[in-house]
Amino acid sequence: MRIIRYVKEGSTQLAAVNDQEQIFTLPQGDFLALIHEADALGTTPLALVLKTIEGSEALADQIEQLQLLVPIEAPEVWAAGVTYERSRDARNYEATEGRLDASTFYDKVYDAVRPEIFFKSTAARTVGPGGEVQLRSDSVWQVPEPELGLVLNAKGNIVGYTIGNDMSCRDIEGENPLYLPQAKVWKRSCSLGPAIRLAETVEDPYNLQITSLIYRDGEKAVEGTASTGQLKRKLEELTEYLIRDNELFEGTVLLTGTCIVPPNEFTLAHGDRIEIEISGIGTLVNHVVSAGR
Ligand code: DO4
Ligand code: MG
Repeated sequence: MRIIRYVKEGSTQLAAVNDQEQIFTLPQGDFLALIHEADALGTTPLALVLKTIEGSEALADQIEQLQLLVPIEAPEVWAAGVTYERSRDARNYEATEGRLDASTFYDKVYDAVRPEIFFKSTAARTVGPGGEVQLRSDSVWQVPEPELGLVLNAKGNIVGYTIGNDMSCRDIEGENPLYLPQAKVWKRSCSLGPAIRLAETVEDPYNLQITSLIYRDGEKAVEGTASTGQLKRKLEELTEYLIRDNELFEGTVLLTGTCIVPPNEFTLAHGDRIEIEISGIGTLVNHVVSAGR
């Protein structure tokens, strides 16, 4: 069962989407209200949704016909890095221009007990399904990073799974790792959606297929696939470090790192269309625009 938000007659509507792709409107104002209500009733979010939609009629619309919104206005988005071998190798390439002759801090963090976790975005910098992600004006090597996102409650428990795009500037990070915040955080550099899959309905989060497609001028320019089975760390390992001595705001999203990196010669351009699909969650589509648009 997935939860979406969409625009209905100028206001926001919450809805549930079942495995048959039927959509049922929900009375709660947002995803967190649904979680709170389930907690207060001593039931699970899935049980509450099933009870709420019992006997009600599905919308006539298909999900593609709705004007979807970001499924949660996450107060903060954090991200883990170098959690897949592919990411470690890509970071090593950009930091050394392929002239790798010694072990780097990327090799070290990949094997270290402490994972890399960094601050990625705020609600105001994050776009939803169909939205425009923006390029930085001072980078010539930019890529999307397709990632599984964990929707967390204030205790750091995973209450849902979504899709995230950790837009990144490979040249800025490669020049100096201390530039990481600039390589990762700017206006519209993060997207989330299209849905949140209730955590209790995900049988095995280490068995999700991720597919990323980038279209340019209507033609497929880049395609990549991977599985969350390739994740080096456990999800709880990441959430434990995020909450340690931290104040976590309800609805925080933690991106879990990328396992798909486009070929080294590729950089995003204005007009590109990015599609990120994760099995059981959906497809997050975003359009790329130049800085200042
Ligand atoms: O080390 C920098 C960030 C890596 C990252 O964002 C990722 O692995 O997804
Ligand atoms: Mg990333």
